[in-house]
Amino acid sequence: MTSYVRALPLILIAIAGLSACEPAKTPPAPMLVVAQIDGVEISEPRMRLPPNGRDVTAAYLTMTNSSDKPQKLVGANSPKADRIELHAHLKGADGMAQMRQVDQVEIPAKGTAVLAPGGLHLMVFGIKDAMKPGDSFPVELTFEGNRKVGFSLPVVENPTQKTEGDKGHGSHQH
Ligand SMILES: [Cu+2]
Repeated sequence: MTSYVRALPLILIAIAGLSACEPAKTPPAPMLVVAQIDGVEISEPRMRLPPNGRDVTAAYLTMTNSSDKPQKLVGANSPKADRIELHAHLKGADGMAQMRQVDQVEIPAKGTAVLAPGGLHLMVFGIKDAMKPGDSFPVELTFEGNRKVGFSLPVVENPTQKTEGDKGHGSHQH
């Protein structure tokens, strides 16, 4: 009897594994949290491979605030880049997407701020070393109150190479 009881949890796990294979019931993949600071969890970090020969690119991540007060991301830096700016992607009066620097990104209390293609992003300037997909790029975020947290951005392929990405970057002076 004892061995039968011990086997039960394994069977339950197996059943749960099976149901996860049905597309309609697949829960969202759990987000891998790479760093946290004062109730803010950072997940889904990635940096696009700089377009050929360039030393500028965009990086993205998700910040989830489980605290009951808003938090503000106010800056970022890396020992491997000249500087990192916080950028927003906006539609200009002419309907063209344009990027502009912002002072801060607020993460609402019990809320989430998503830095993703077409929206908020980290703009990395003056990348010092050549990179390839799979590399990791060190970054440090600064939150209001000079609170800092460091982690690595995995480098991923750049899908907008020679297309949207370059148009967007054309509005910058470099
Ligand atoms: Cu930008």
